[in-house]
Amino acid sequence: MATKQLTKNQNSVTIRPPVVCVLGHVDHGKTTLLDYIRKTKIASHEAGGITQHIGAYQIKLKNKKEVITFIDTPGHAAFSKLRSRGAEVADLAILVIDAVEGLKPQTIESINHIKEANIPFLVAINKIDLPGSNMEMVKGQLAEKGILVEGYGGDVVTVGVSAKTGEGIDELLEMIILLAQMQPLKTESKSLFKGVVIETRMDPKRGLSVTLLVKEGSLKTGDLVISDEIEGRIKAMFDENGRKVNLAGPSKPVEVFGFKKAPRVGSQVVSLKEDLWKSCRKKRLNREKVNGLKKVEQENQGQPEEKKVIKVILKADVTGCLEAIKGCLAEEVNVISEGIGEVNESDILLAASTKAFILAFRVAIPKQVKKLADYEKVKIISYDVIYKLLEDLEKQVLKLIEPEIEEEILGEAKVIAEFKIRGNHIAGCHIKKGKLSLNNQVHIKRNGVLLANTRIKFMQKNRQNVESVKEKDEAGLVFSPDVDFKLGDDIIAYNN
Ligand SMILES: Nc1nc2c(ncn2[C@@H]2O[C@H](COP(=O)(O)OP(=O)(O)OP(=O)(O)O)[C@@H](O)[C@H]2O)c(=O)[nH]1
Ligand SMILES: [Mg+2]
Repeated sequence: MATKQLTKNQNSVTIRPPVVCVLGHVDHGKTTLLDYIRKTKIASHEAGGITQHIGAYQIKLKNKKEVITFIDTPGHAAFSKLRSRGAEVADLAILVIDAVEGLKPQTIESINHIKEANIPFLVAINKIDLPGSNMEMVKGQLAEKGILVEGYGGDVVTVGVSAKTGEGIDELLEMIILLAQMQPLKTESKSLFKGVVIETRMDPKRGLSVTLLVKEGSLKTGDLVISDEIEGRIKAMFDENGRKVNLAGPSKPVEVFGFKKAPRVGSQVVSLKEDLWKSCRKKRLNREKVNGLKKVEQENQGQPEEKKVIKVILKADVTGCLEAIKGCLAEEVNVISEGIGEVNESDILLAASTKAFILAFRVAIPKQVKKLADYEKVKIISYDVIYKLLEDLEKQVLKLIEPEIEEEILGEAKVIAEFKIRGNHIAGCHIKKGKLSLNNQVHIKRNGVLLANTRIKFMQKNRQNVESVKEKDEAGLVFSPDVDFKLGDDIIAYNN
């Protein structure tokens, strides 16, 4: 059977479980789907209701012997790198699409990641329990994007599922197993260990932890490993349920302890014999010494004149978040230091001497560090949810560019309908207050949280093009750039 874990045949070739990456737009139900399969409740405890890191779980199917490793990825626009990394390490993918909302920007981005990774995939059309669900609409939209599903001239498998009721999930699992069987994943059981780093995290109590996915061979406690010139001695390993394990075979995700420094996420890890491992360590230590001296020399030579920038020290819980945040920063934001783990004294001292402020994303600030920050007058801003951090940072950047100008609110509207006419994405709006005019800059907010800033490109009232609309009017607006708005979103026109 193709997905049996470590099934031996005569020439010690084993078949490893498939690694299945779950991709799709934000809130389309990826985590809930995995929760249903794993009988967990991760989605309901996530800050801001969104996933903000990669999750790797291996499950053994009930009543069956098959094992599948699932990689859950976040759907928020900021986490593009995590989605692409998830697809890169996977053997196959599940594209999750909301049966009511249909294809959205990150669905399309996910399709591109799947194409780039060149892996087979199937489509789970989720939320079929909802009244407005429409599988045929989703299939038609996929066909428009060149993804031809069964019944639409192609052979991409689609399964209608509900992560709420469980409908269709057995069929989905069957399909995953079938797809995996079509390309048996062979591995040599005796080959040396090879793995890939999928996440790194700094745990205040347990130290640096590295999540690895075993690609070949197996990893044992005590093994000597190296990744990107950073070595580690595996002191302890834990599975996705926090249980200690001493051996991890192919396709198994494990959290390991024993790396001195965080290896680069996405890099390969291999095991080494002791003498080679020791000489690698010696070389690295020498290199670091030389680099350290060079840095001091450069600093002594003085810095070039500084541009108008916001200096930040970035701390986050996992490397994936750190990367996602950095990827979204405006060029006026200068990250002078970054790291995973809680805010510490040296971060404060660096912030004080460089007049930077500290952005702490999902990490703790110990009491004594907070005191030092107060004493040094260093500002620490903590966040739990990525879009709040990005929104605040954008405000800071706007202030930096135009410090004297405050926003004047011109008008407010609510989205009450959504249309697509001749390629235009139109927001049907009710004007609540003031006036909205063509070319106005607008904020789009959802439940009071900024979703996007854009501009009004076209405006129609009673099917006539108009230049402005006022309180109590109803109008159709087209934004440039387009925004992934929803019914109920607020539109705030402003002047600055
Ligand atoms: N009715 C219904 N609701 C669902 C279903 N699947 C997910 N949801 C709800 O949709 C919301 C988003 O679900 P998540 O599982 O967090 O979505 P996600 O794709 O993991 O979101 P991100 O990780 O942030 O991209 C939650 O409120 C879920 O309860 C479903 O099949 N039916
Ligand atoms: Mg999720």
